[in-house]
Amino acid sequence: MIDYSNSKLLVESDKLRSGTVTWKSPSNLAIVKYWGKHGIQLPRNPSISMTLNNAFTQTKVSYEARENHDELFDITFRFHGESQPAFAKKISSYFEKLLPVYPFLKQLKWDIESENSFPHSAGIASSASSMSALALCLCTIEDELFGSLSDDLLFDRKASYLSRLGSGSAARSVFPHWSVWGKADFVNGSDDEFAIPYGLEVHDDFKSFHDDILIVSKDEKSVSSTAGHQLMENNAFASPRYDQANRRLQDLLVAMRKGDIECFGKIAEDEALTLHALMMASNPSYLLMHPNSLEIINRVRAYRKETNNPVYFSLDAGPNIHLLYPENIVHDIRPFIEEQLVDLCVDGFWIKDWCGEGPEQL
Ligand code: 2P0
Repeated sequence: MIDYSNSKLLVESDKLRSGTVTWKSPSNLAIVKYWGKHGIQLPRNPSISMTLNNAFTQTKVSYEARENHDELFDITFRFHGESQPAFAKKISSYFEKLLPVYPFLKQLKWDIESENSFPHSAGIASSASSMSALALCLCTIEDELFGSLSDDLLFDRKASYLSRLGSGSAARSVFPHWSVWGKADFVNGSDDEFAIPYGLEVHDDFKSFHDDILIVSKDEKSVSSTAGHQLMENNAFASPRYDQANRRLQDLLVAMRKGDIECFGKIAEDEALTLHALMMASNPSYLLMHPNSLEIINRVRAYRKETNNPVYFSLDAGPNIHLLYPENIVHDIRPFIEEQLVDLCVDGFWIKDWCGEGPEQL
């Protein structure tokens, strides 16, 4: 187990200073899904995700010295320029968790501004991008105050670890292209406590892969992901599911190293439907798919059969469809979306995205 607790990360009062740090961090789409957790945000099975390019959160953290160190955290938070006290409270509980790691959190006054590249309530989960952006800012601030994170590998590992404590899937957003989170015997260096990069291992076709997001509903989810993870604890299929995820990840990684898009696509679709089947088999059961999600799935499968174009679907914990395909068919797939799928999207809204280079400090 990593223990990042460090009571030395306190600033001597005459050395307290102010500063501003900004990071832009992307969302990610899991192909083998993380669904079920235990302990302190530890996954029940390993997962792999594609780091996105266009769906990101940009977070600016300003800090300055504060007089009363013993009181609660001093945090103001604005989202797209608007004060959000409810979010400030969430950040406060996150800071509480991080206090043994970063005792300096109470010595400073925090002003946090955040915005997403995708429209608010576009039905896109933003916890991966927002929590990783915040964790990256904190790691940079640690380095500014103490000079203790100049090694890039250590920086990324700690950023992934701290992101995980905010939201499990956020652990994977720290790395370019592809990232594996969770211990798997067949992945060197994999770990439950932080994600690792997996971009160098995969065939070039997967480094430029597309993921267009078809927005089927903008409604708030009836069951949050955090509640969904918890429901796995009493799910009758939990144990075989975790074994299945391990086997699928092993097969998927072989396919991704070889450049076997068909095998990749089959596993991606099986995982998406398994995730939603697990929700339907939870107690109480629930459904996050929408009739249009199913119609899009049927149209994608019919189109693939007719054209032989390797386009596949995935789903996150929501009704929106992610269309996965290699770069070389982008000029077929975009017209297919416009001609055959856009009528199933809310307000005709869909987002072009693809495999990205990972977070960036601005
Ligand atoms: C994933 N999802 O692997 C899975 C698949 C959504 C579908 O992890 O409670 O926001 O913050 O750890 O990471 C979404 O859940 O949940 C998620 P918490 P998170 O990406």
